[in-house]
Amino acid sequence: MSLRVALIGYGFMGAAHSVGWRQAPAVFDLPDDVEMAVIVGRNGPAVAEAAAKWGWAESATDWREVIARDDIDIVDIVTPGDSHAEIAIAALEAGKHVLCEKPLANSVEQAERMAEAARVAAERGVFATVGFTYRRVPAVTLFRDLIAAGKVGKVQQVRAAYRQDWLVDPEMPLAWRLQKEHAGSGALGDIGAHIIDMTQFVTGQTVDAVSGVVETIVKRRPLQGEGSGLSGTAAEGYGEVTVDDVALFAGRLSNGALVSFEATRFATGRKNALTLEVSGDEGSLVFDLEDLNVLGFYDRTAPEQLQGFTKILVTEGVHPYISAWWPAGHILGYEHGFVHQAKDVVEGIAKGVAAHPTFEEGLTVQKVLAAVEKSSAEQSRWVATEAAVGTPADN
Ligand code: SOE
Repeated sequence: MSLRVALIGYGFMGAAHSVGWRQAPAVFDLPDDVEMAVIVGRNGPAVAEAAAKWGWAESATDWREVIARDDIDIVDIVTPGDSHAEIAIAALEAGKHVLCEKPLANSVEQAERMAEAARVAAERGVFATVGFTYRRVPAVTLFRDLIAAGKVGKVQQVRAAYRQDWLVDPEMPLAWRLQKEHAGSGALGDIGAHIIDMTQFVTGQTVDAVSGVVETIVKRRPLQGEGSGLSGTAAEGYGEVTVDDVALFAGRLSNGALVSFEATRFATGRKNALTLEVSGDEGSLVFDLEDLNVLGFYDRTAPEQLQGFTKILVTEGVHPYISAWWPAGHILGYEHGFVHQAKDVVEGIAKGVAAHPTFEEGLTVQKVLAAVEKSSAEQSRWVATEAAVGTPADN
C-alpha cells in the first residue's frame, strides 16, 4: 500500500517535514510506501517553487479542495497555530490521518475540540499525532527509556530551558510569531511547549500546577509589509507585539517533583539552546540539543571513585532509531527527528494506533501553557493545569 501525504504550509517547518517524508522510506523499512503527493500554500508561485525544490508531485492553493480528495491519506499541518484546529478537524472528519505541528492549537478550547475529533476518528481507524519532534532525537528517547528503567531512581527535580536570541535586536520586524491572533503565545507556546512536552515525555509524569511570569521585552516592532507573513498590515510604521518574549515558571509534577522552566527569545548568544536535566535519588540525566548525539548520565549507585557524569555517545545500533542509520560514531542532526517522526506516523497507521504524542497529550501541554498565562496575570499564584489526563503513550 502507498500512503499519499498532503503538506499544508511551506515555511521553515514545511522544509523540515519535507525532509522527513522524503528520507523516512529511504532509510527505514516501512510497512507502507510514502508518496509526497501535494504541498499547499496560499501563494501559488511560491508554493509551486517549494514543491519543485522539496520533491512534492504537485502544489495547490486551497487546503479544503485537497482534503476533499479521495487520493490523500495523511494531512500534515505546518501552518501557524491559528489554522491548526480548523484544518485538523476537517481532515480527521474527512478520514485523513493527521500530523499537526506544535503547539497543538492557540487555546485550550481549540485543543479540546481537536482532541475530541481525534478520539472520534480513532474509532474509525484514523489517527492524529502532534509534531513534538524532539521526542525522536535518539538521545531524548533513550533519556525516557533510562528513566522508565529506573536508572535515576525516583525523579526529584527537573531543570528545563529553551533559549533563543532572535528577538534581541529591537529592529527585528514584526512577524506572525509575535502576534497573539496568529501564534497564540510567544516564547511560551513556541519553545516552552517543547520543554513542557519533553519533561512529561521523559519523566512519564504530567505537569499538574505552575507558578510563573511571562513578559514582553520589546513591545512594538517595525512592520515590513509584504513578506512579513502578516495579513493586511500596512507596509510602514510600527506594530504591537502581543505575545510574550520570555516565560519563566515553576512546575509541579504528578509525582510531586519540582521543575524550573525557562523559555526565552532574549538569551543573547543562545541560538537554539534546549537543555533538560533530571535529578533522581539514584542518578541524573542531562541533554543539550546543541550537542544532540550525547546524553549525560550520572550514576549515584556506582562505586564512589568512579562517580561522575558519563557522556554516552548515542550512536550505537542498540540506541533508539540508530540501527537504520550509520555505523557507531557517525552522528545525526536536527533533521533526523523529522525523519523519525514520519517513520513513526507511518508505522502507527500500519499498527492501528496513533503515534505519540496524541492530540490528548498535546492538549495537556496546551493546558499548561494556559495555566502559565493565568498564573502570570494573577501575581504568579500557583494554578492547577488540569493536565492529568494520563501519561504519555508508549508506542
Ligand atoms: C522557533 O524559532 C522554532 O523554529 C520553533 O518553532 C521550533 O519548534 C523549534 O524546533 C526551533 O525553533
